[in-house]
Amino acid sequence: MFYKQLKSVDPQVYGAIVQELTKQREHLELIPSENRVSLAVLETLANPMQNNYAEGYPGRRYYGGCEFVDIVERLAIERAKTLFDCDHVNVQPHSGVPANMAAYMALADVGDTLMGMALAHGGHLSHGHKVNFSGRCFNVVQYTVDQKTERIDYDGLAKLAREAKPRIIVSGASAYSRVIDFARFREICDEVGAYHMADISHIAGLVAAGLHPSPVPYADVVTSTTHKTLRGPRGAIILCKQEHAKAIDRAVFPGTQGGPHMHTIAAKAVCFKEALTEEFRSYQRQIVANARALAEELMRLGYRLVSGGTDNHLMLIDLRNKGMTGVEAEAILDRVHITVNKNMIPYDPETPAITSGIRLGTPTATTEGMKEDQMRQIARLIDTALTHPDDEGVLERVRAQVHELTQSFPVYEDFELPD
Ligand code: DSN
Repeated sequence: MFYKQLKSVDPQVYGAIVQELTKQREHLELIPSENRVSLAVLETLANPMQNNYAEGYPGRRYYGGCEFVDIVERLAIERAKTLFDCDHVNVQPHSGVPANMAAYMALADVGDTLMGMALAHGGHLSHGHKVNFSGRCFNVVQYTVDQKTERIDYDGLAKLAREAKPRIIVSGASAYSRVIDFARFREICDEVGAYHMADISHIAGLVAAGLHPSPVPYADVVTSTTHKTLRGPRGAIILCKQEHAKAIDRAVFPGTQGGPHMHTIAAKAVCFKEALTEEFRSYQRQIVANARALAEELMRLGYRLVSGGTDNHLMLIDLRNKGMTGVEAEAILDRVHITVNKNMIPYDPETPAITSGIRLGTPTATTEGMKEDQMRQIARLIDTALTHPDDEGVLERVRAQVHELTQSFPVYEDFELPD
C-alpha cells in the first residue's frame, strides 16, 4: 500500500498525487519523452538509499556507510555496460542536461567551439541554444536539416565543420523522426579533428533493443536520459570509451555534481535489468510499429508529417495546411484528454510559444499495451477533435472514447491507495 503516511501528514500533496495518478490512468499520453515506469522501478525510487551521502564512486567514497549503495551502483554500471556494449559507464548524472554538461566539460574547455543541431530543427536546448549554459559557455555553431527533405543535411554539416573546426560535434535530437547516421558523424569528426558526442536520450530504448544503429562504436562519449524510451527513473547516464573514463568520472563528480542520488541509481539498475529482457526488446519493436501505424493513418487523414513519416518512436505534424497552430492544437487535444506538445517544425514561421506543429510519440501508449489498431483509432480521434474545435458535443464524444480506450489499457492497476 502506497501513501498511508503521506495521506495523514500532508493531505494537500497526497491529493495532488492522486489527481496526477487519475490523470495518468484516464488521459492518453502521447508526449514522446514520457513513459510509465514499472511498479518495481517506482517502488525502488521510494527506498532509504535516498538518505545516503555517497560522493565519489563505488569503493572510493568520501563518506562511510556506503557498502550497500556501492552494490546498487556497481549493478547499474555492469548492467548498462552489457546493455549498450560499451567500455565505461557513469550512472550518476541527475538528468540529461547535467550529463551533457559533464560530457562537454570532459572533452572541451569553456570558450571552445561546440557544434549541435539547432533546437528549431529537432535538436535540444543543451546542444548549444543561446539561453542554455551550452550556448553561453561555448562558441556555438548550429547545423540544420535540409529544407526539402527535412532530414539532417550531412553535407552542409560537413562544410560547416570544416569552416568552424569545432572541438565537439553533438549528434542526437529531441524532435527528429529519422535514423541518425552516427557513422557519418564519426567521419566528419575525424576529418576536422573533433570529438563526437552522441545524445541518445530519445532513442536509448531503441538502441538498446538493436532497432536503431548504436552510436557506441562511432562516438567518443554517449549521453542519455533514462526515463524516455528506456522506461526508467528520471535521470541520465554517460557511456564512453575507456580513454575518456577518468575525464568523464571527474567531470561528473566533483566537476558538475555533488552527492549522487543513490535511490535513483538503484532504480536505474532495475530499469537496466528490465531492459536486458526479450520482453523489453519486443516492447521496443511495438513502439516503432505503433509509431508507423499512427503516422500512416494521420497521413491518410491529410496531415503532413515532417520528412514524410517516421523511423522511430515519434513524429512531427505540420499543421499549416489545417489552418491551425501548434499551441491551438495542443489546447484542443488537452480538452479531449489527449496530451501532446506543441513543437517547432523545421524553418517554422511561428515563434516557439506558438509553433506550427505538434510532436507525438508512442512509448507510453505502447507500455499500456496498445497496438496498431488503437494507433489508427487515436489518429481518427485526433482528427475529429482538431476538425471540430468549437463543437462541444463532438469534443465530449471524443473525450468519452479516449476514456473508454484508456480504461481498456489500464496503467498502475495494482497501485493500491489508502481508504
Ligand atoms: N524536454 C525533453 C523532451 O521533451 O524531448 C528533452 O529534454
